[in-house]
Amino acid sequence: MTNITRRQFGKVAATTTALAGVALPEFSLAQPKSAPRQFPPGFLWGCATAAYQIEGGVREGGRGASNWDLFSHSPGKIANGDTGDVADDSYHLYKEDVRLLKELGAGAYRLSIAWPRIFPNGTGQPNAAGLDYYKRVLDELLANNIAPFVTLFHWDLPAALPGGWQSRSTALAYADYAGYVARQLSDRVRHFMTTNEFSSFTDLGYSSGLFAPGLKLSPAEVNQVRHHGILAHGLGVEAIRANAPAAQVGVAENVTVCVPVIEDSANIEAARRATREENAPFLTAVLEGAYAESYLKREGANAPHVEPGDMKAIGSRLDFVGLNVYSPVYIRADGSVRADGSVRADGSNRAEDSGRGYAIEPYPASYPRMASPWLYLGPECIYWAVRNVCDLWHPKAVYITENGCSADDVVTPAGRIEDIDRLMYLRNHLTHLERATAEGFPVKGYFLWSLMDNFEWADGFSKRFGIYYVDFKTQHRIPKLSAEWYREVIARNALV
Ligand code: GBH
Repeated sequence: MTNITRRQFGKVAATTTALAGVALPEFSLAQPKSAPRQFPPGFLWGCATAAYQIEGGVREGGRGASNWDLFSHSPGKIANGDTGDVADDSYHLYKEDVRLLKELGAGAYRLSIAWPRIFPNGTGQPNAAGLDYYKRVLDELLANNIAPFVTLFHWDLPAALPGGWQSRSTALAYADYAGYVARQLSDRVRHFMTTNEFSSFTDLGYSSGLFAPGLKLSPAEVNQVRHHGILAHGLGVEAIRANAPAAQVGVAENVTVCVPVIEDSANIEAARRATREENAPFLTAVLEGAYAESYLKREGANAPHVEPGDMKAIGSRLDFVGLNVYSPVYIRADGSVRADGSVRADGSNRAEDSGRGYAIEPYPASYPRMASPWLYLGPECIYWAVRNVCDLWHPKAVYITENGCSADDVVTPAGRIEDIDRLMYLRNHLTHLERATAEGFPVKGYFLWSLMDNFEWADGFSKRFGIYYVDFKTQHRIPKLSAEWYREVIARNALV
């Protein structure tokens, strides 16, 4: 018997079970094998980290205090009272960390520079010892053929800057810092990202208060903080270009990823619209050089105060857009939702009040998540992040600047970390990223968050995101199963 179908197999199996003692028939279930799912030639594989999360050495090399030093030392702000004082001690162990990247075969490393190491007071005199530290790290990377992608601000703000992001002058100080670093390091660095995740250092720091500096301001004040964040980005792009003309300049943004709940044209269109609306204070403004009318209308008197020239700077052309992707927001087409988010009782869709045309599906209680409660699992989000951003704004290049997950890793008696949940998360996301590359979207590379376990902000060391396990007592790094898997992906430039 040959070429039996699955359905026939079911019947045959049932029959054979019934006829105990009768030998199983021979059959073939040959399925056509698809070609290995390859990524495009030259696709860049890397890992990401951030200064405050890995460096430690907070009082070394003339570093000034940051907002996160103050916040993490405030009682009750961080799980278990953890701080970044030592973290992964990468300040001293950076050569070992570069070796981990080398072991993986990584072609790139996304790291961030701590502003308070370069300008301990935020402005004024630069600190040569701080810059020298990064020159040593960059030289070690370059000696190992690993391309550095440098984030200039990943949330560690010099504590000396009065008012933090509430003050417009912080955006101006940032531009001076960014221009200075670009001039000093552009012989070693080709790719700069101005900032990491606008909403994380604005909304979480100044609205929910979960991140430094832990404030809960009014909506008007929060919108102004957000404006200063994207203004810093825009002025930073201009300053980097003025000081390092050959640099590739981008941003790393945790775009709200809108996934059409059903992949048909009405829902796809709704998800695209939702992408523009849900990212209105941040990526939409940056890539359009203007605030969306609907956002300004929705915020009314709470809308940010904008000075002449701000939006032009904010809309500075970018060489690439970096997307940090973790979770989906499911969107369905819905004409009954008005532009201000309220729902028309009769469910009708009337043209006269230009409904925003979509609704956000809430997560049911049983929706699967990874080890962090906010980390809802929906691997197709990585495809839709790329597609929505490309369809709306047509960037020249896109990088996935972060993707990864927390897991409750344990070290087995044999000393291994069998993180099959993380592996499942990563493999499924890459499956959907491969779809984006196959469809021709200009995705140039992928940075896995994170190279190693590190200081996970308000969660301290209680949440592990690394593909290398870190024993925070001994600073030993141990490759997890996911590191073995990632090495194979990189070696083959394909899914495994
Ligand atoms: C990224 O943020 C960061 O860039 C990186 O530094 C971080 O380590 C990594 O992801 C993993 O978290 O407490 O419910 O308000 C990802 C986006 C935004 C996710 C803030 C967690 C807090 C959720 N993050 N969010 S909540």
